[in-house]
Amino acid sequence: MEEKKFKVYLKEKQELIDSALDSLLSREDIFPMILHRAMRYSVLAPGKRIRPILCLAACMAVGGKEEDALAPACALEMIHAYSLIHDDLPAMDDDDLRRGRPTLHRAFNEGTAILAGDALLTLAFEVVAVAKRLTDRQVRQIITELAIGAGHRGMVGGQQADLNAEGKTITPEELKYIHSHKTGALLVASVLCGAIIGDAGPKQMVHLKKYGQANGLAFQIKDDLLDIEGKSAKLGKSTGQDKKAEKATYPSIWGIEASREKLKEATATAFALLESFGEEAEPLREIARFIGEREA
Ligand code: GRG
Repeated sequence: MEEKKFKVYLKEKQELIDSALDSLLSREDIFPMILHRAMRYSVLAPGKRIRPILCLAACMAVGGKEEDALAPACALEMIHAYSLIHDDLPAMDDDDLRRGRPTLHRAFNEGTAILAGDALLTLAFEVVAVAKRLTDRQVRQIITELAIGAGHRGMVGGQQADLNAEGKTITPEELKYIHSHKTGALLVASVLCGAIIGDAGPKQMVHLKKYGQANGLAFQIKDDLLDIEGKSAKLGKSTGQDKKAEKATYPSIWGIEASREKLKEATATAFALLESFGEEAEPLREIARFIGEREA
């Protein structure tokens, strides 16, 4: 797929997801209004929608129907939005800016930010549980993958390890754990959910899981590099945060050049894992390229 065509593809999918999210979220005039306003403020803020798009693209790559994957794709974005809200809280990163806007606890208040995050995490599971286009088996499998990716064996576990590591010297293995759990686990779950919806075969599942892991690694290395080299205006958040918090990152352990090399290797691995897939996996290939080259 040429670059221009992929940009159109991304925009089209972002609009599809935004419109589905809009209809899944409660209206702002429903009591308690502040909670619903807060949920919408965070979820509908301009984000890349990488996780839901990965879910749609993985479903298509194994011959599934995109519309079947739309509700679980939205659930992934809700979980992601909750994680950003809680990550920005004073007890965690204490950030002022997210997606180019004041963070939720700054725009509203801390209590509402905690509750909006909690509500989004639980709504995500409800959205999957009631999805009409899925079989009971698919619902059970998707809920399992979401829980593994988001919970103590996934994102929350990675976030805890990250909190513990602040201001400390950590080993490359510990850094790998943090990255693969904090960021990688939900990206892997995104791909696996799409594969489940498209009824992927066992071999395809294995390849797509590894593709998700390679993508997760590439995503996090790029995130670390952008925190040093990126432009705050483009990123919609402050840069230099990792250094300020004395966080261990790929560049702080390996240096910038070696990190760029590792990023290239991870992208190449993601590509190689899609070799046995046909034309339908083209969006997955482009997403891997995009993750490595993105500026935001
Ligand atoms: C609070 C349980 C809990 C987990 C937080 C998401 C997260 C875990 C931390 C965010 C901190 C951070 C910058 C992690 C690096 C990777 C990451 C998740 C970046 C933000 O995701 P994008 O780039 O954001 O997909 P958009 O706004 O495009 O959706």
